[in-house]
Amino acid sequence: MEPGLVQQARQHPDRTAVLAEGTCFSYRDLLRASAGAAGRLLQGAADLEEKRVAFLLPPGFSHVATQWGIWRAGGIAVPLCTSHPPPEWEYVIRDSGAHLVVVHNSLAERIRPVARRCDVAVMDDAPPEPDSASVRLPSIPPSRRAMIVYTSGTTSRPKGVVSTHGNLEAQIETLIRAWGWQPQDHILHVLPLHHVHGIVNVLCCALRSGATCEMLPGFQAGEVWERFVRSPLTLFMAVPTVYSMLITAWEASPASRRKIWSQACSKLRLMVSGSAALPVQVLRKWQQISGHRLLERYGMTEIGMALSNPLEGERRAGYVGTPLPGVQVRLVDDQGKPVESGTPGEIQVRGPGVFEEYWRRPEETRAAFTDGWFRTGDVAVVEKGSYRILGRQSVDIIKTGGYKVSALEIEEVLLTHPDIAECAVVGLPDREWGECVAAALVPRSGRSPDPDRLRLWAKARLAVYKVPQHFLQMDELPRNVMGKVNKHDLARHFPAG
Ligand code: MCA
Ligand code: AMP
Repeated sequence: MEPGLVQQARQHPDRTAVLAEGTCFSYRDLLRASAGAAGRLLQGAADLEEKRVAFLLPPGFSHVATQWGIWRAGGIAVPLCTSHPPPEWEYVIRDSGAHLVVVHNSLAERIRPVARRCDVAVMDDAPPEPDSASVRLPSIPPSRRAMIVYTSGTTSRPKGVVSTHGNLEAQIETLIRAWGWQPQDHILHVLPLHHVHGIVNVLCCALRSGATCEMLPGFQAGEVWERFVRSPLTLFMAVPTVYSMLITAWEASPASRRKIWSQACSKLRLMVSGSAALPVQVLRKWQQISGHRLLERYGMTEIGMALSNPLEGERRAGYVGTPLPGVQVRLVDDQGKPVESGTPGEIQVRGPGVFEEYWRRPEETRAAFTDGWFRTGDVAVVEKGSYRILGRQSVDIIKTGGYKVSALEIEEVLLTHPDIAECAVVGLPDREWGECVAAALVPRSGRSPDPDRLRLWAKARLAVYKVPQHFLQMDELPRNVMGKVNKHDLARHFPAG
């Protein structure tokens, strides 16, 4: 048995699977390169048997071939983000227990000291040998664990979300059905490849459909607009911050360019927004500029996508629609009882796309479920049959630029700075980023850390989107009678942005 993506690829070997670095790679190329990658990973063994393989590769054909190679060899794929600083890589490598890191040449020198400390091997992403298509590969059942994606939450360090091949298949299938993916589709990929949005919704859905995935090295607004003009795109998916940045670039360009950019959007059949709340003003402005009413949907790393506005029919501004095919959703009150329509409740989700477990965290896994329902920690209400997201139960979870970050994780790192005695991190509303990370600091006596130097210090330890944008020095943090920092109160101390 082969992963569904691989079986599907055999149906249309000559179609273009990936377009990257100015080159078209067919499904045949992908089958061959991924078999080659699998052969190199197996090194003569019959099956990797869920060994974890971390990979640190920029977006492009080699990234995809390696991901498929890990799956075809029976391993668990653990994507690392190329822009993260080494301590973030080290955490993921150690926590996942990866035995190997596959790395691009350009990043080999940076990962090597980490690999040495973690005692893992490093392998380059060499092109396939001519005979690689003949490598014998193991049979992969749907229950086989496929991927670990790290997600921040209410615990201080990120947890590894384990999805099986069956979970991924279910997450992909529901989106293909709901959004009408076709082999003729052509999507532009600008999202990071260490999260579900970029991995499942864009890359895997495209490849499962026999469509073309055009990959950019990263997001850059002007380049994306030019691709809208030059490439035969039918689909685009991104986070609200990306749409805001595209709007800003459009507004800053001359009228003649704006016209060309706007006209180019008419060839796309669908544009989707998700990962964070889409402000109604962004939805409206984007509709004026592009003629597209964004389809907003709601999901989470642990469950894939759960709720979506319709492909055909009314897409209500400020709403995330209804459950996707095969996904069960309910709202419950504080006692765990389902609520009536019109009453807010926690979103709980059940279905074949829901993840297997948090890696090596049985307690947290158990605590995340009630009677088989996954507890998202998000609060919503159903109005006229459609879900509206109201917010999150925890103030310690911040969504910035579409990334979920944990206030506790950032606090833990800041407290290792020699000048900081106490600190508390909050998310402040931000027009462009949705929320931005802000930190209140109580310095050690006689110290006054400089914000710019503090940011540089933090950037060497944390992903850039976790690094506080604002610092506020305080004599003491506002605490309640129990001594707990009152974060709602704290947010009000920061100057309005
Ligand atoms: C970067 N910068 C920021 C942030 N990130 N400032 C404030 N808040 C932030 N969050 C600053 C950097 O410090 C730097 O400035 C400058 O922006 C450029 O940094 P860079 O990393 O190059 O930014 P970018 O490439 O422009 O990134 C913006 C982005 C990115 C493209 C919107 O954040 C992104 O790709 N977001 C998507 C995340 C995503 O896919 N989430 C899905 C999670 P300086 O140099 O001055 O410091 S999966 C999920 O949520 C579920 C399943 C779902 O529902 O989808
Ligand atoms: P992640 O853990 O990175 O998968 O982020 C999932 C979280 O993103 C969810 O729990 C929500 O809080 C948030 N989210 C995703 N889509 C939306 C949306 N359309 N509107 C509001 N919040 C969203």
